[in-house]
Amino acid sequence: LAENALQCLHDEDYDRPFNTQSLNADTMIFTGGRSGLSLGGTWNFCVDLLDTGLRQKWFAMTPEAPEDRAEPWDYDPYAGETVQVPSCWQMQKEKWYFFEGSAWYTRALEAGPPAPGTRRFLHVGAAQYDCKLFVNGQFIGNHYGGSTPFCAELTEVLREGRNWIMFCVNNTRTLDRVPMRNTDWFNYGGIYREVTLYETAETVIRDVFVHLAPGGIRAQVEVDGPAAEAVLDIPGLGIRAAIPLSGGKGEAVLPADPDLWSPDNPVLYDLSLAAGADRVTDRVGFRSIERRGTDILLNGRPVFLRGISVHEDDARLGKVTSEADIRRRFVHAKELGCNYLRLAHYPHHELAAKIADELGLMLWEEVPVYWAIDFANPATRRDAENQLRELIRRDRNRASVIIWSVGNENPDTDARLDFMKGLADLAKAEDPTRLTSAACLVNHAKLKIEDRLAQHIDVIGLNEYYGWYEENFEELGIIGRNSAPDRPVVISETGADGDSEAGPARGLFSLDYQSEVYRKQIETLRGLDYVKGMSPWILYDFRVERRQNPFQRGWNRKGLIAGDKQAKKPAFAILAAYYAELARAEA
Ligand code: GCB
Repeated sequence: LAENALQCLHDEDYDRPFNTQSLNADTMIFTGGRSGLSLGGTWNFCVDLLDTGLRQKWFAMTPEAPEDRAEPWDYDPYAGETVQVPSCWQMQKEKWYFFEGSAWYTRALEAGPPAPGTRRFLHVGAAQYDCKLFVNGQFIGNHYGGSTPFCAELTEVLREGRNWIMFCVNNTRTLDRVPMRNTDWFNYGGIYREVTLYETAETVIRDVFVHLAPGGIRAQVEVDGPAAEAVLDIPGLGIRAAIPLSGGKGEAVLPADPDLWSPDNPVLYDLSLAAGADRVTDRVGFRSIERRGTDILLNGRPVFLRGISVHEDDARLGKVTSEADIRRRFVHAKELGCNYLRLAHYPHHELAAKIADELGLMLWEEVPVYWAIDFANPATRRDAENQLRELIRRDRNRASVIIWSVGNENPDTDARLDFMKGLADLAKAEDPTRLTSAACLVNHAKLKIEDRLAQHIDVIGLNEYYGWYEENFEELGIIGRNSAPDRPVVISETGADGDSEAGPARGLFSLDYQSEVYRKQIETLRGLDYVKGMSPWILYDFRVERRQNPFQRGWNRKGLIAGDKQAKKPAFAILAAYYAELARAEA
């Protein structure tokens, strides 16, 4: 194609070669216990609304000094503005607050000579949403999905000395993405979790999954490289076992009698796995989670999930999460009397489940199959399936995670049923040891819990806003009596906005009204014996573009705590009192 004809092509024609989705669940490596080189810090940065960078091949521009360049250029990836990685660009400069499109990140990486028999992998914790990776001008691959990690092997690409790493990250909302165009949380953009370079041996451990099984502990391992066996060590259980590998995969059931993990006894065991010269570690708990009739059983005993929903959002940092932020969230959840959290509406930072393991909190984890996804589109389905696989692979050694949720408030159409049943089945295939769920809706016409997906998931999540979006509160009681679900129901959301800064004294958006909704919800729900848990909406107020009335001002104000993550609203104490009562009854 003549260079000048490039200007005439449609946007999609520039994009197509780069939409490979070649960085996905299959290219992940297991990162536990590896020490890598952080590529966090200052990167050159430029927003690119028109995707000019792909047309003009910014990725192929060599870093000459300006005076040595033979052609004019519209952007210099090696000079100009900078941002920090990880970050969300919205939080870096005001002019980028509502920017939606592509942005380019560039930095140098000095590499030593490749040691013989070693490999190198670049790992990105998360980038919102479509992330294309280029190294030294070469396209390496792209990843879809704004909240799951991905990995690219750079063994053959990195050269000794100076290398250039470039990302083109696009956060444009489109109908075919997961989530699609419309959400009730802020559309942050950028590389907002850590970027790390790992050096491994020739054999690389891609995955290790351990869980309780009849007779002890089942271990499944996946290795890429010539090793014929992997050696699993769990010293606390007296396990040291060689697991033979065939085609890179191996599995064994090892006799063991671990102390079981629970919120009261969050016991964890150190684990290491070696294959060839590669070695990874983890800290894992063992417990069972099942449903029987309308009960949820933890280690064989009925449990009530005293929960709260939470987003990953911060007034100053956006979607960037620190360990301190996660710990504060869990401190607040414990103050509320929670034994459980719903991590809405997408995979949160991987530290969240690690810390929940340690503190003894159960978790619902979720993929952003939110509202009206393009359910009939095979590419959308591939994207959702891949995000689910990436989440499960990342977190399936976490005892805290008890539920994989495959979606939130999706219309009960045939295409949706097929799509989401497929996701629920995929979750079971990837991990038969946990429960599946989805946040479903009430049938408001029939005043009944009714959703065809319910037959295909273990726990019926139910979002209901009686007292808020549904003003006739009496109907909640009618729904309760009209429904006879054959499996447990968890109230995955309920709540009301309460503005602690400028809210009115009474009525909608007042703190009083929010408290009143909590009181009424608790009174009604406590009588429903198939309700086996709740995670009201939500722990903290969170930023969102679509909420613009004088009490919202760009925020969803349904938090029990304001967006400063400090100021508790009166409804906090109401829920805390109820949870304390439940905990006393359980003891
Ligand atoms: C919902 C959604 C949640 C919203 C919430 C609200 O049902 O699942 O994402 O933020 O309601 O506040 O309207």
